Amino acid sequence: MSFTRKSGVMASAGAVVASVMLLYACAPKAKSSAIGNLGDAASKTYVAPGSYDEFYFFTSGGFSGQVGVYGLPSGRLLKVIPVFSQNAENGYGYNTETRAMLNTSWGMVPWDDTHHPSLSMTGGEHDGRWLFINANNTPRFARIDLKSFETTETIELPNTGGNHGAPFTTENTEYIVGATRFSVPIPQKDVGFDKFADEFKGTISFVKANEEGKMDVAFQVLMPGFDYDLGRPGKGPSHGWVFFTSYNTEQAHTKLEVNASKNDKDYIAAVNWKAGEQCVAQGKSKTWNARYAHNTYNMATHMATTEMKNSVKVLDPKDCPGLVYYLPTPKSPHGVDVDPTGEYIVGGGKLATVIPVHSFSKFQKAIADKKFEKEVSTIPVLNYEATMYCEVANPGLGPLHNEFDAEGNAYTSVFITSEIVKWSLKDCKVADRVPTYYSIGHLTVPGGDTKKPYGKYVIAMNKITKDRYLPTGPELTQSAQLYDITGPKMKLLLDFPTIGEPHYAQAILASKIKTEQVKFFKLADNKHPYVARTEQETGVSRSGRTVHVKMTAIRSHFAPDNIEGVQAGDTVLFHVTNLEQDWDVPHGFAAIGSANDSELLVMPGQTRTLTWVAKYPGVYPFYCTDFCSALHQEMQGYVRVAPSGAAVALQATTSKKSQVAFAEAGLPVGSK
Ligand SMILES: [Cu+2]
Repeated sequence: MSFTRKSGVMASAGAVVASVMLLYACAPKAKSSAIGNLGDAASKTYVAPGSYDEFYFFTSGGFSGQVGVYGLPSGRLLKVIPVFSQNAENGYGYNTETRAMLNTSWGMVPWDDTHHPSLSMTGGEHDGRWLFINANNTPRFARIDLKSFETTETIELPNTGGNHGAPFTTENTEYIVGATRFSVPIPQKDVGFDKFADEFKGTISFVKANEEGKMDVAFQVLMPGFDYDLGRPGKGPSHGWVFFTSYNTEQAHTKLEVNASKNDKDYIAAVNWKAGEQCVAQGKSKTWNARYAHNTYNMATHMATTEMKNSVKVLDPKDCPGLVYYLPTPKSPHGVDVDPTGEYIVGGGKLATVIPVHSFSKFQKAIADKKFEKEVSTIPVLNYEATMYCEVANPGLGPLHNEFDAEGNAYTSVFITSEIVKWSLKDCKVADRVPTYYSIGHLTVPGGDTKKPYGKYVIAMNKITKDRYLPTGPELTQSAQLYDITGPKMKLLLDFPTIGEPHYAQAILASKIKTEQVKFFKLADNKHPYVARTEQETGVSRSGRTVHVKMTAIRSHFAPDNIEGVQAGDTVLFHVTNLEQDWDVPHGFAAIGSANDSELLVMPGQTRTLTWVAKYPGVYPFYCTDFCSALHQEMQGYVRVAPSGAAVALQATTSKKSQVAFAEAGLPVGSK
């Protein structure tokens, strides 16, 4: 165990800047320096045509507001899941059915910034039910259903400014937890900057997440006005606690790059949420007015709805002794991670020269022995050495995040020196290091935040690629890099480009979810208000200047496909139900000049609505946009638009072939 009495810290922020410049100038030139044997690397990442990857790998899209789904080890992109952003591929966030998913107390926010995917857990292991992710800018959490790969729920977080440190899932998905990055006046009000230290506060939010459709802010803990960065729940012995890094304990509000880098140590906040639950039950929280949106997507109606909430329970640590403790941690810590045993709490002090590892059992003993140095806003600050297990020496410059394998090793991403450092929790000695290309942020070991990591790989998520790929103008792709960790030395296997910023990612064994997939939605269960479950249920109706068209799509025609009686100035709502009851047969729908939601993509058994404004008299085509069959090009229709006030009867008919079929069956042809 290496334990230096005084934690080393960088001399100054200036030294860090100088180091960055120096290291950039010395960036590795040999692109393949970490690859031992190219043939070996190729065979380890090769997934033969028609074969499946072993892992699903979920990356945040960063500023794209989406989630990327890749296979590992191949790095093949399988899907982009729209979460906090409108998505042109399938109309999410544009069409009537899904727009409400982007509602907030500020109105509809068309896109946001996602950062930390977090898989649901049971017993401290991934259970394959859900993936949660945060919106940073307008603070929210989302739930993605891993049977349909659709976003089914979002909730806004009140009293939060910058929801960066989130979401982190507790051992049995009791809560997903998040902390405000920016301190703000809570509740919001107009305050001068000279009042910063007194009036600005932080919050840590505990959101109930273990029931579909019922996300709710159980309570918030009011924290001192620092910046909060990242967190992890405890597990095993430390289950019931969450740990969050805080920086800017200087409480600077200008030129943070200098003014927030003065203290040699900042803190990890340890919050005992079980104590918090008790205090709330004992009535020690206060109910504050707050306005925030809760959006749910109903799989039966295929529609999203918004519920506005107007209060939240807030717990002040002064009213709940034992709720929060501060662990001093060098220096401006970024990540905090808990090892698989739940005993070690590892800080990532981005300006520190060591990796500080706290011991949970020593932390508990220090509380019992009252080894406190001082209080900050009634929160006890523990003695650093009393909780310290070890400091890992020589970690490189700018250690950020840690993940773990099942063999007692930790893998730390190191930003400035652009490397992954492997070290042992047993002796706190660095065992190996590999360069990353370039500027690694987070890293992932599959299952690396659980009680039972799957191991096998560590994946670097890099901010910069520079010369790694074919150039594409000023904007270059960001990337992930896959390293083999099965041997004593890490070995680079693969680079693969990613959508947006692959800020953080988690991987789950494909076997845990691949057989659970929804293949199509059952038509019989479709409760959309304008569903047409058969062609006989299709038709048109007018309500003032709005025309509703109930339409079906099946290989290879729409019913109806000729619509008349629409007048210039009408708004036509095409409600398209995909009648297919088979896997992998979506249909598309597009009508000329659609201004706000240009196209639909409708899954089998689903209903989606296109809003189309009939601007000018004429006869206008619509067609299927998703190549669905040999006669896909025949899958089209027309809407006839008469001048306003013209005497053309409203009617919708299907193609001639269908009309014959209906007549033979004694069914009405089209309908009114
Ligand atoms: Cu089609």
